[in-house]
Amino acid sequence: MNTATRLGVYALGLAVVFGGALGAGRAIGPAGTPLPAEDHSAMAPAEEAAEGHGDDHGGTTQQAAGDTPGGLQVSDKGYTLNPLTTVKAGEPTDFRFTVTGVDGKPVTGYEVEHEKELHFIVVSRDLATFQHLHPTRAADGVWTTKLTLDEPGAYRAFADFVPAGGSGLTLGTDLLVAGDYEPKPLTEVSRTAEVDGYTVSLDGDLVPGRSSKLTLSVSKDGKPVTDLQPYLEAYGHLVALRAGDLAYLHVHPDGTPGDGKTAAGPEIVFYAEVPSAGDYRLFLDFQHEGKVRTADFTARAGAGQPRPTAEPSAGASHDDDHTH
Ligand SMILES: [Cu+2]
Repeated sequence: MNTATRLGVYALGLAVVFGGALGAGRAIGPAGTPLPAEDHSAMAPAEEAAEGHGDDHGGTTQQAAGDTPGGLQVSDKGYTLNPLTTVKAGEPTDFRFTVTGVDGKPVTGYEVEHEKELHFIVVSRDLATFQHLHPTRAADGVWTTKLTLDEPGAYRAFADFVPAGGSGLTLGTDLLVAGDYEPKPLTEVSRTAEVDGYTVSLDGDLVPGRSSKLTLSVSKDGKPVTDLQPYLEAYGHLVALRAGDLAYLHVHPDGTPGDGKTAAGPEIVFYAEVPSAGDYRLFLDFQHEGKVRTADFTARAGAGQPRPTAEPSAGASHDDDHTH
């Protein structure tokens, strides 16, 4: 179904994360600095598991104390996300925003994570659409990105970044687009996604409170893809969002291109930590033949109650799931 949004997505890529920062970031941290233990800690048990593999994410993006998942707050640790632009349905917009610091002024100092100072993710609140954008920052701290929200409704925007000298944060804010809005039911749980002729399969389970291994395998025309291209310092970037509140999850890629042990497909491995049972939407960005594509899945952690899905009549056919 979608269109423009989708395009946007393809244009970018990212990684995921949970506690905080953005995906690319958090999840995406650049190079391998192991995260401090407290960083991951929202769930202690998870950490151990995560540490074993966590080598590549820069980690800085996570929240320190683990109490609250990232992305749920518009303001955290003295930093606040401030949208400056209203978006109208279907109109390409130069969307502007700032992140202000404790002094109330726009932040102009950022650490680079996965090649970018800030990763900006925009999803519809029904989790049907996803865009991963990389805004540009003016010297005064105002960020700008092209943004098109095709349909009216409620959206959630996440800024995933690491302020200079600080630790990673993911701030979230709602973007409301006027007009008649028809929410889509959550896509059904599935281990396979199709996008642009590629099939991506998901192996592994999300386990509440624990780091769990997720393996995504990319194939095209029935053949495994073994020449994925590095994109933002990884072969894939995964963003995981919890259905219901859009908590932004922490996902660490396992291995980095060029480390001598990470293959360029078909498998891309991540370690994800989810805080609770329930349904999550996973958005995988990967690059092949010069283009970034996004595969999306709905995965259920633990024995959570399924969220209501489509009413029988709702037209929520699977065919259109990959709409972002
Ligand atoms: Cu990004």
